Amino acid sequence: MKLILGLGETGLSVAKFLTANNVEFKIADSRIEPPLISSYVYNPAPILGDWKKDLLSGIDEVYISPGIAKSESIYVWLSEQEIPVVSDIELFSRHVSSPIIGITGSNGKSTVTKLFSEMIHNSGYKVAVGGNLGRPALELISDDIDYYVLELSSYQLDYTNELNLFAGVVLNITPDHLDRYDSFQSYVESKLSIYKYCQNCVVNVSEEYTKGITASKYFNAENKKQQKDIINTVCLEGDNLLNGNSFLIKTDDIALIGEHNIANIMAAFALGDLLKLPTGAMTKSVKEFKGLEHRLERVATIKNVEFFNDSKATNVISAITALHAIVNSYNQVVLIAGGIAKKEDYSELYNLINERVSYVVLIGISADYLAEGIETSKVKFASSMSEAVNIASKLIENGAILLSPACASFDMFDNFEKRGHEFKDSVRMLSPLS
Ligand code: UMA
Ligand code: ADP
Repeated sequence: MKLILGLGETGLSVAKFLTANNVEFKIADSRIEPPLISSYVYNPAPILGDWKKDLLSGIDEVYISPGIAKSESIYVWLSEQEIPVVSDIELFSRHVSSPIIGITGSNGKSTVTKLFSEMIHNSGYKVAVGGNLGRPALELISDDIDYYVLELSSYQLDYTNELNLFAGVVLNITPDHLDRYDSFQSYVESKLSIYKYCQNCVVNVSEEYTKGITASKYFNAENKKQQKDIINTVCLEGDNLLNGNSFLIKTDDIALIGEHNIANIMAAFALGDLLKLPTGAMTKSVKEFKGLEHRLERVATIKNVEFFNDSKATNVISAITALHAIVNSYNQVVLIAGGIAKKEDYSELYNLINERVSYVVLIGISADYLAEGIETSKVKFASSMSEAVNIASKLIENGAILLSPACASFDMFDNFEKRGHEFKDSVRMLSPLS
């Protein structure tokens, strides 16, 4: 008998898959009322509430949801009883024969996953995209798919023991999710584990934790071509993005802003090269790609002020990255930040704010904590998103207003998407979008 743990998107997709394949299972969630319970239309009835040890009797394999930490009692019992624990990604991989490409990293996963899948699509292939982004992997399975592109989280990798990837990439590694790992090193190992499963590794040579790894294809996110750059490296020379010595695209033709997005585009080109996608189709995709909602998304220009929604910046490094992109383009910048601060080092963010940002409007339960590192004269507080946008809009007459919270959203919003939508709605209330 199989056991599904968790009744969120992952658990639901596993239940649907096992039902379709006539595999018997039990399903349990530690929450009394999991948010997706109304979508569960399968047999048997789920077992809800605190984990109980007798859940495990007669179980020979467990499909575990990524949100369940290894520190939870159920996982400890599973380990003691040596019952195999498998991710939905591993189950997916067992059942598909078309090539799978896996994309992980601390930041930029969704951007690269989306852009790379556009490249495949524009090359005339049928591509299915999902995993940590969008639809769970098992929902993607179909006979007519040429390539599967999966965004993979460290949580999904942690519960994966076997996986067959045609290619995979770790975009970058910076501290994140440290509440789930006993050390940063464990988090790094989790990310790097993707390479065990790759027929072809794509490696960022400027990333401290990946640079020594042998790969089929490299990219140099430091944005300069170096002597040691060889034919199988995507890199930048002046304003030209190159694949080895072959010209790909001029940076002026890229719609996305920020150096980090150049790195993301390099990674997508490197993966595309491994699939032998036509250069024309890849560059067309890059030229047309406007980025994803909530990632440095240009929302509106009102008078001389541009508004950007970067609600997806839930950790400090992603907010720093977005701020760099904005302060390099605008003289006056107001940052809206705050929410639930994670256990991170905020000093670099504070330095950047104190040196380059005109004002910061802080929201959420960590507002006072965040204010401690910022020059008092620059700080304003707001108790709602609309108040924050209103305050921000009165602070400058020319420049940019950026929502890039550097924090989780759950104190004030259901998720980062809701936070971003509220920001955009508040901007719309100021004036019609232009
Ligand atoms: N939970 C319980 N008891 C349970 C099961 C879950 O309390 O029995 C809690 C978890 O602790 C967590 C929440 O419920 O707080 C959701 O966990 P889940 O594993 O049920 O989540 P799913 O709905 O299955 O969604 C998961 C991914 N969520 C997580 O990894 C937390 C989704 O990524 C992913 O899109 C989805 O599978 C489909 O593959 C979201 C995410 O936040 C976007 N990912 C993290 C990130 O990107 O930083 C890793
Ligand atoms: P992920 O899926 O890994 O969370 P996203 O593509 O959704 O990544 O981007 C999340 C945030 O991270 C964005 O708000 C953006 O500002 C920042 N970001 C995107 N790409 C990078 C990168 N290569 N390096 C650092 N930060 C990045």
